[in-house]
Amino acid sequence: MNLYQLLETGFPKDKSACAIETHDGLYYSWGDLEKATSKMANLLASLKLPQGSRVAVQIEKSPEALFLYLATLKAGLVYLPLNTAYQSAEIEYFLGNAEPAVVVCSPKNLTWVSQVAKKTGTKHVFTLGEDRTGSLLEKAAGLSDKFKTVKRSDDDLAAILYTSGTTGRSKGAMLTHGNLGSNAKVLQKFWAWRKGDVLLHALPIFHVHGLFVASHGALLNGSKMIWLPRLDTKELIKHMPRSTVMMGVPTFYVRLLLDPAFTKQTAKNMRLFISGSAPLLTETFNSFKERIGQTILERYGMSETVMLVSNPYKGDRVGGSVGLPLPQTKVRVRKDDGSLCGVNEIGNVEVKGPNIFKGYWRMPEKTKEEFTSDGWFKTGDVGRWGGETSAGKVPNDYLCIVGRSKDLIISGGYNVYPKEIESFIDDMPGVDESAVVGIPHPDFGEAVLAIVVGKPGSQLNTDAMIAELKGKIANFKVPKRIILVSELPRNAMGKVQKNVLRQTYAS
Ligand code: MCA
Ligand code: AMP
Repeated sequence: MNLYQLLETGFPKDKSACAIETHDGLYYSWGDLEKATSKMANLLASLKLPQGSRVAVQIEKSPEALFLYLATLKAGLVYLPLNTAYQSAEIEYFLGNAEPAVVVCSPKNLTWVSQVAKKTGTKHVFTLGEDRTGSLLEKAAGLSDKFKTVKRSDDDLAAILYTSGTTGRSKGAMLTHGNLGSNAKVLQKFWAWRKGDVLLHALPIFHVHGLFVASHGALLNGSKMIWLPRLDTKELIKHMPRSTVMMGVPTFYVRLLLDPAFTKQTAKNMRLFISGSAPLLTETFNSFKERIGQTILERYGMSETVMLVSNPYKGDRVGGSVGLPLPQTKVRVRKDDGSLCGVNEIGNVEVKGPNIFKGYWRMPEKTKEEFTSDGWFKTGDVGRWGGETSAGKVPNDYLCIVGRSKDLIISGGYNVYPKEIESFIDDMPGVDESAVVGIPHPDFGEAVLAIVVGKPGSQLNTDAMIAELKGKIANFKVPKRIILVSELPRNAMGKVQKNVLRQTYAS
């Protein structure tokens, strides 16, 4: 079934009800949402693109950006969202790899995006600004506000989400209508979405968390969203008394707790605070409970799998644990020798279910590598059943994520692959070699740190290096600091000991 048709089953009958309220006081009814989505779907359909064509989108968050996503589903095309922080070299890679038929960018980026699109052979370039400007809306304005949703089966592609790769090159995770639809239905029940819920939405909508988990939840439940362009704790506090559900990365909760204006009274109508995308510190979990009197529900997922495991809505939510496998998802934890781990034994987390992606875009070999011979997806996360965390005893059927076998840093909920950053640093004049590691950071959870060895006689200026990187890669990937050393620690095999670097520079 086309995912749009599934979501639509939840839209309220009263089309004048509010679907989206923006931070600057605009109201979009469900009727507005449907009409705008249909107009955009008509525009996409007028391009007469073959099934499977990609619509790549790098635009600021706005209600219209969400309608464009829904229009892409409705028109049966494949949505490809891109982080707004990506710079032109990164966009060139994504467009070159995905070969989208359509690119939609911010009006301010039109010149360079058009140049990249021309190089990579994309024919149609539209613009969409956060303030309802741009050629997409202009072209769609005169078209019909009715559109018959194109038929798609569960196995057809709905979206491609690029996730960074251990080799430094991003891989496009192919998600089907069935993957996204089944997960949305499971979460609706598991998190007990109900009539009258209002979602406070401050996440970006170019990743699974904000686009699928949060938006699908509200859409499928016919719930209003209070739509904030980005995380701003003052805005969260202002709108929270009229909200019932919020989803955020751990930084959301860390920052809320730093604001003395955030009180029990602010959260008086909230029934659910959800955290994910990165580990929530038990310290944050406990402080939140103490100060606000509510327990954050932590859950675990991936771009390739959508949501996998969650603390329960009713029942114990345990700090430091991500909870129970969701209905329909199977989770196993295995040792390196392939045997299953018992309670409190650490191993590799592997998963199965209708939510697991179809594979990496045009990377059959990579896809094969990431699945076991008996069809389980290797998450690259390391975990254990039960045991104990600093918040207390964990039930035996609850999962704890204790680390990662993949060399990955998660900073403020964004993934950074050290290999990619190292390759940029190694290419700089005067650099002999580098090692990039994640170190604890009070706001972002982990921060990117680069340790660099210069060539003999070179005079490296770390501030200039950081400034140069800012022009080349997304800002969240840029090391917060670069430390110059004369050599990197290595083991007997000559491999750089990143654990030693993490320990040495932790503080
Ligand atoms: C911004 N900066 C960052 C980050 N974000 N640095 C490291 N990590 C970050 N995440 C830097 C900017 O480069 C800038 O640096 C400075 O911080 C301020 O930037 P600003 O844009 O003002 O930051 P912000 O608005 O405060 O954003 C921080 C944030 C944001 C709210 C934590 O990064 C965010 O919304 N993260 C959510 C990511 C997310 O949705 N992840 C879900 C992935 P300078 O001043 O030097 O320029 S989906 C997923 O992981 C799976 C499926 C799952 O389980 O959900
Ligand atoms: P992404 O590639 O952006 O989809 O990020 C997925 C990764 O985020 C997972 O493989 C985990 O390493 C991490 N992750 C997501 N949620 C949690 C969580 N609650 N606790 C720990 N790690 C998490």
